[in-house]
Amino acid sequence: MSISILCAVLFIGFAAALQSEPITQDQRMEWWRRSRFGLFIHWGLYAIPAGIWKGRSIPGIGEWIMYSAKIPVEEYRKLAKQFNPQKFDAKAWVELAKTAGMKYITITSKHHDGFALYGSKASSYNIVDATPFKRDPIRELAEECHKQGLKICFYYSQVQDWNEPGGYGNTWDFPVQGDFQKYLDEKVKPQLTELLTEYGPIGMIWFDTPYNITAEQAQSLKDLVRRLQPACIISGRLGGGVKTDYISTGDNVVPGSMIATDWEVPATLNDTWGFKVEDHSWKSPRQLTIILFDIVAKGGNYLLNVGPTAEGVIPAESVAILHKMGEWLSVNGESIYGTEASPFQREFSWGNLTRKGDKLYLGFYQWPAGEFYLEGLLTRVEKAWLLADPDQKGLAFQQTLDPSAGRPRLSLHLPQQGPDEAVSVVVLQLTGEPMVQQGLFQSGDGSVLLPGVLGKISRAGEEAQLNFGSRTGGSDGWLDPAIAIDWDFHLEKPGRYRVDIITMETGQHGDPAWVGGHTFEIHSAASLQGVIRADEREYSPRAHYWHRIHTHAGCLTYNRPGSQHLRLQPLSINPEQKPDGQPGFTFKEIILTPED
Ligand code: JFZ
Repeated sequence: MSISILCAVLFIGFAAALQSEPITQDQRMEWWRRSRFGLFIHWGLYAIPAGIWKGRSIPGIGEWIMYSAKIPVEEYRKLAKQFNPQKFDAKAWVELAKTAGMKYITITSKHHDGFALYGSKASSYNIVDATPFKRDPIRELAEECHKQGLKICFYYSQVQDWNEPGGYGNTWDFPVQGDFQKYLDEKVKPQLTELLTEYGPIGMIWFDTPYNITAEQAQSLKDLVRRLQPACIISGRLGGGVKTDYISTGDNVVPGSMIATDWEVPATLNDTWGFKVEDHSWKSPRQLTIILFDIVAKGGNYLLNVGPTAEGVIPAESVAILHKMGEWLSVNGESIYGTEASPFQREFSWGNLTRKGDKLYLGFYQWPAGEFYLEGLLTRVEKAWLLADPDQKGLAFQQTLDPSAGRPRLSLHLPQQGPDEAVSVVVLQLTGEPMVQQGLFQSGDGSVLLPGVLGKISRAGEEAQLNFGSRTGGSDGWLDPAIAIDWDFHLEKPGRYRVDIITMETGQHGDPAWVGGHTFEIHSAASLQGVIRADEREYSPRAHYWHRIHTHAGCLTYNRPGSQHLRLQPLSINPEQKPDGQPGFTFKEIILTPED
């Protein structure tokens, strides 16, 4: 008996034993919650054309080339005869992920093109049987991951399969949709069974494009995974409305607020998943580190992608970026791994916070040289220091906790320069669990931020709902002008304030959409009316592809300090459609900035 078969047998025994003692959701998610950062690998036959078909650059993401160029099955399948990635080195890939500070690897076992990157018995269209390479990279990677202590996870395209008449997506070869159930029974289930029985413990199955699948069909896939490996996590994109173990956001989409469940952002280093020779739009390590910190501060995981070449090489630019992130994590990992979301349910213009026990980690995306103020913290600070400082030299601070002062405030005296060009982290050791006074306060720089997520949402006096979670931080599907948002906030300095309304671009990454033209009213110290227009387009690393659009709504003058109120009421919402769907009023927040 070969080692791998022995392992498989032992493993099935192990899984069966586990079944008698059902695993809890918390147990299943434990490693995942601790990990926070994983490596996505999109690798397959599409790495050969690398975005170019018959001399023509094909727009869009690399792994979609068969679809985008409408390549007939017979022609695309011939790529397999050329696939011979002699430079593939599982050990080096796993080492790279480790060096980058990543704790799991999710690799495409079968993408939409239908080609299996492992030795499948259920379909001969696979790397072992159909290519001169003949090796099974999924097995080599799984073994390396097990050896080096990383979790191995498999992406599997359950709905789209452009190689099969029963799979969805290929309308150029199969103008009439074939039998999807037959495809599920004869390809998907046998392949998932192989993946879940022949490669040892699998961290998760990453399903994708959750459309055109019924609740029963999706449930049958979930049941299959649960039966074979009860501890295996099921990704957010299964479909059929079936509940899975966590939520996947849209690609590269960092939600504007906390989501009250486990969630993960799948994201690219450039603009493609599968390798494209012409894609040089690399994000900087600084941008990516900010996004990592922001995701973790909101309680999520970051799954960051590389697209190896047809030779089996991870592009040098990707390696360099991941090394940089790994360097940052080797100093600042304490603020990431095993942490929880920020106790402040909001973003700050300077950055964000993570929390572990009685410690808070302030991640600065912009370094506020000199005095820095944090409003709302009710727990006493014992000591503050720079996480990058090996001597943990205390930073000077003052704290006002007296409720008569109007709001609790921490003033921190920071050095002129932050220790890190990406995210500089300050640790606050507290005397107990962080307690936060939820409320909206004027910040140290005099501005007041009124985020949609922290407003009171109503419709004709009744409580109503708006979703700020799933898109780029702007509200999702605000089409009803009868919905209004109210905020109570505390103002310290009376005076004249400029009012900016922030809306977000939406759309697929690399192809942003924005619709303005909505009309609104603001009621506060005075009433303002206006039209949502793009007066300013601001880049934000948090949202990367999607700009923040400022509408200058006018000025408000407050004569007294203390409690204030502001209401935002749309008068009309422009129903204009974009190809990617209907943005509606993609409101994110209002910012009041002192005029003098
Ligand atoms: C999918 C795939 O089609 C793509 O090739 C890649 O594998 C990516 C990780 O996932 O594409 C999607 C799926 C969902 C969204 C966007 C792209 N989404 O919800 O915004």
